[in-house]
Amino acid sequence: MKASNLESKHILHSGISHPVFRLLQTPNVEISPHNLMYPLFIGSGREVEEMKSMPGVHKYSIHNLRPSLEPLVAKGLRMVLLFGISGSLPKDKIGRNADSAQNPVIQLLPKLRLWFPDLVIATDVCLCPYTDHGHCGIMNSDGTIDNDASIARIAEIALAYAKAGAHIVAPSDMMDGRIGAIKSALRGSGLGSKVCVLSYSAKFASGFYGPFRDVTKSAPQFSDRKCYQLPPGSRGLAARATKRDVEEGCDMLMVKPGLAYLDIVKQTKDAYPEYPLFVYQVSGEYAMLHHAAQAGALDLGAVLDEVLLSMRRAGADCIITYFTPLILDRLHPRSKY
Ligand code: PB1
Repeated sequence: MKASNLESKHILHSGISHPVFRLLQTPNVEISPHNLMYPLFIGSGREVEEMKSMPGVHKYSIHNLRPSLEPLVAKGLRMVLLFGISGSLPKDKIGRNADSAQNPVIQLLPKLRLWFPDLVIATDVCLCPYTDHGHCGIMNSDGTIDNDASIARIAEIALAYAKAGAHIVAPSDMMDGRIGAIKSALRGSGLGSKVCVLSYSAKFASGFYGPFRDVTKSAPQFSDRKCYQLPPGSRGLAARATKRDVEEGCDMLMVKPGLAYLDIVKQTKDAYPEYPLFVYQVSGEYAMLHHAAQAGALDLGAVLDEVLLSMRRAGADCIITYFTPLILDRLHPRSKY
């Protein structure tokens, strides 16, 4: 097309001809520290241990977390999400050690509150790391989920974490009605207006959880989680689950996993713009990007920026990501010196 025939409104290059123009063309997708939540694995060992299935990700404990977390808090880290690893604690049918005095998260919470008074501490609430069957709820004798018993147990665990000092309880179990059960338990203990409930409201039965299950030894010992995690193709169930959790009183929403579910992120934010929406870049997404970069297939920093941008553009307010330390460094390059 001759330049003279080009209509001025079809000329885009002038609007991206300077870095500042390009920033102005991408509003509301910035990544700041408060847009990040850092998942942390908490066990009982004395040494920090790197996880083979998640290179660069470590298991911490009450003995060694503080010196590992201090530099990240200095770089602006605002929120962490704790996952307990049962280790040598015995597992059983109801996950007694999910909220026992020996639980590493229960033991760590009051210390974390003391060491980092401004850090927001969320705890994952689930049974799978603590049950001998590896499912996220309590089972009937026929191998199906006993939903009523499960939500009562999940509420007990959430309350225990709240009493131990969690700012946020985040139930990842996907049982029906667990949000209402947790809210009732918190209110019954005078914590209903103090402790935030972050629901894993749209969580799918995904193949992207393998590295996590390996780290926490939380894979189901029989069958799978397709009877309580959403079918990957179901927009309708994601909408219904989110609506239900909002009606039961959750404070914040989540879509999980992230990259393969950005349409659900957009659907959820469009439907509930008034709720903070988290997206979880899960262990398989972490491993995928990490290994591709290791293999020289891509530039990790550049592609990670692009993925985070896609999640924010889709409507996520906060991204739960194991790449948090790398992102904080990229936000504050000077902090490396
Ligand atoms: O990073 C990850 O893969 C997260 C896995 C996630 C933790 N909330 C769950 C996925 C699963 O194993 O089904 C754990 C379920 N409670």
